[in-house]
Amino acid sequence: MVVNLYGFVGSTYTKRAAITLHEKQVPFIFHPIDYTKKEHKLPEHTAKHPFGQVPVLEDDGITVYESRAIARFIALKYSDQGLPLIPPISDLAKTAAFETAMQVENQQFDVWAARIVVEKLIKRLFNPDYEQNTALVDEAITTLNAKLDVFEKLLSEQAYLAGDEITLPDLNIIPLGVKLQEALGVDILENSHRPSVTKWWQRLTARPSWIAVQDGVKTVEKY
Ligand SMILES: N[C@@H](CCC(=O)N[C@@H](CS)C(=O)NCC(=O)O)C(=O)O
Repeated sequence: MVVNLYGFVGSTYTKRAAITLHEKQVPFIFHPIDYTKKEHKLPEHTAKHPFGQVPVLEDDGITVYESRAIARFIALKYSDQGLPLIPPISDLAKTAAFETAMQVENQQFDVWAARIVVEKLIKRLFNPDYEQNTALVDEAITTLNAKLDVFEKLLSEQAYLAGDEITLPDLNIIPLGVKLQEALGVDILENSHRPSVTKWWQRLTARPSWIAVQDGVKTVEKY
């Protein structure tokens, strides 16, 4: 059965979905959506994603949108391929650590990193004259640095966000983390004050799954 992924070629959240497909070695057809033509707002796309966004995954009659939901669906459906990425539900301690890490990635990192990326890069993409709100960016940078100090403490005690094994929240963070460094022009995730975060980040960005999508998502016919 063909797996279809719809998204913007360079989009952070489309790359998030594609990373998990690569990790699980699931071949897929990539259907590029052209945001300059607002294809994501056309009825044929909103029939798949009612909020008119990307990415969207179709797999054997099942349609999933929201990048974290897509990544989780892929990890669950293809549980017998590649790395597990989600602990077994029967292991309550690992499940608790995993669910916590999922929220940490979203609420402690993504919220602040996305604020910076949207303000510094995305709004300018749509309006080159946009004047960024520097107070908002400065506040987000200060907050994010404090959050990353906590990441440093966690990652000095374990290799990945949910323990010593890589799981979905580690992978989920990669595309926005890379975009964040591009937006700031500094290595906020590779900083000598946070050596454990730096090592974790370097391990993540060296993964073949990230290397495969970093310059844009492409169809993979087979592995
Ligand atoms: N929470 C959503 C966010 C999706 C999102 O913001 N996608 C962007 C591209 S990276 C988009 O479709 N933007 C167009 C729009 O919102 O109209 C997810 O994780 O999938």
